Amino acid sequence: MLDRAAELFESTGTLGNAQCVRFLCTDVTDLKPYQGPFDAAVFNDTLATEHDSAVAIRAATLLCRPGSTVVVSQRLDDPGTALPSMDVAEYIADLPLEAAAVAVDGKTMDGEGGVAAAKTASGARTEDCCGGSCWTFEVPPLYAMRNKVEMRAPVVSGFGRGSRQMGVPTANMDPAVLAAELSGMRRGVYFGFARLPDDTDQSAWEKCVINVGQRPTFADGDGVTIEVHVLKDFTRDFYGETMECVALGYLRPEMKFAGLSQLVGRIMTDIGLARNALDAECFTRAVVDGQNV
Ligand code: ADP
Ligand code: RBF
Ligand code: MG
Repeated sequence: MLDRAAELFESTGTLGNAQCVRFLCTDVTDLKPYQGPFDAAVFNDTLATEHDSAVAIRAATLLCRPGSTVVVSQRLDDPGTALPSMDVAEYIADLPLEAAAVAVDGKTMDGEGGVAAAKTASGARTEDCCGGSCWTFEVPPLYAMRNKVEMRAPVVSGFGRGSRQMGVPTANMDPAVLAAELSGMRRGVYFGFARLPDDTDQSAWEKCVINVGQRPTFADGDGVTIEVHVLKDFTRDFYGETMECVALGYLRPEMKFAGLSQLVGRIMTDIGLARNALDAECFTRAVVDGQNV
């Protein structure tokens, strides 16, 4: 199939500016981040038989750029074959994927729920002609969430590790105050804007990255923390002060890294992606002149 597809396109140019398509047929868990980002990933009858389906689709998704497509096509009920069970909805639950509008016979289908529906695996699913199923997902453009999440809570003490060991201080927002907001959030890394509304010098909205999770890289309990790293040099601590934060984009699930340097490396990538995305007008509009509109 890849050979046939490649015939439709010019071969890859060497200057990097020719219109071309690069195809790779590979074990996705062997790919390195520098080999991406990709415009599309297709699991053609392979996901259910991967050693770990959840790991495979996560690896593919994290290599796909915002606005790209992730397709899972799978025969599930072929008589005589014993395929392992596959729960696509569970695999994608904490990934930055939405049901995509699907083109069938030249017409754009909205799946079951329509493109405006909430993120669902069933909304992304269509039956194909040979007894299989096909799910078509999209990494949202700019990683934008359908619904922003607004949070307001005092800054509490964390584990004292953020700034000292990692160079990434994180203001921990009191999770007890934010139980309602937390219940609807995936465990993972978000970005948005944050501010200290009561501090006249710091009351402007600043870009931030937010980790909502249980820090699996460390063994310090599994309580959920909401940690906000503001992309600004503060000259002081602000424990006890009220922080306001609006989460606008979702980047990735929380992961267990092999060590501190791997985690910090990925956080630097998160910061770069966030800084870039947050320049978009759709995000800056969300916080105009200190008014959250
Ligand atoms: P803790 O483990 O107590 O959260 P950290 O090492 O993560 O400690 O440091 C977080 C504290 O650093 C915040 O509560 C805040 O008072 C301060 N701080 C200073 N600059 C920043 C920043 N740019 N982003 C977040 N917190 C900051
Ligand atoms: N901790 C993890 O164990 N896994 C992660 O994937 C992870 N991602 C993070 C992303 C960002 C942007 C930030 C600010 C923190 C992240 N953390 C993660 C939390 C980190 O472990 C925590 O800030 C420190 O341990 C200090 O408590
Ligand atoms: Mg912290």
